Amino acid sequence: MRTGEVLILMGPPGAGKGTQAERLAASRCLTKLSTGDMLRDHVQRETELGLKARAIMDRGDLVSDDLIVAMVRSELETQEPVRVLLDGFPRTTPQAEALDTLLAEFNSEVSAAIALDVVEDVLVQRLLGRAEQEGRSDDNEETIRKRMHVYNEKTAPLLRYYQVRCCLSVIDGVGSMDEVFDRISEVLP
Ligand code: B4P
Repeated sequence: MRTGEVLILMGPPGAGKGTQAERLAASRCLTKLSTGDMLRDHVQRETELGLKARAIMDRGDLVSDDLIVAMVRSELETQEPVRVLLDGFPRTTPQAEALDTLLAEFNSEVSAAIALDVVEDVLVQRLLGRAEQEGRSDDNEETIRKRMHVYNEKTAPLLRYYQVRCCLSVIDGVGSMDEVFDRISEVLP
């Protein structure tokens, strides 16, 4: 029988998911699963998946649900019990439904969903700042605006999905990284 903890971190591009995921995973001894990081790793290694994903990511679209769910499944299968922090997954309603099915197979369920809330102008400034420092190929203004649009269309409806399941907390993501971390920690059981 598996037990565990499954936290979901959601928010638009630049909201601070990756930043807070590192800290939360460390503080709660969870394995961090970032679908964005996994995809970038595939792109760098030029795997079959990486070759498919690269152009999609560079134009700010979402990689297909089937590929993403298969990637997450293979990671969850290595977990006993499932103790994970999901960063950037799920991003669509079919991904959220697939996650529920997957976790049920492992006698587990979502423990809490955290959504970081940040206004668009601040998001764009953060991502342009990261572009200067890290040069990520999807951090240019045109692609950033596209990613925001895709977030509003495909991912924002998931807030309602988790709200009706009683496990959503919306957190103000504006402030220092420490302040945001403290706000998240306060709402977690
Ligand atoms: P991700 O890697 O998830 O990229 P992201 O949404 O831009 O968020 P990220 O975690 O990198 O940025 P963060 O907000 O932490 O996805 C990239 C692409 O992969 C997607 O566009 C899609 O194509 C694909 N993909 C990933 N998952 C997928 C899925 N499930 N389904 C389909 N496709 C998928 O931080 C951004 C910047 O803000 C950083 O520079 C950081 O230092 C800064 N920052 C953070 N917190 C701050 C704060 N409090 N104050 C000031 N700056 C802050």
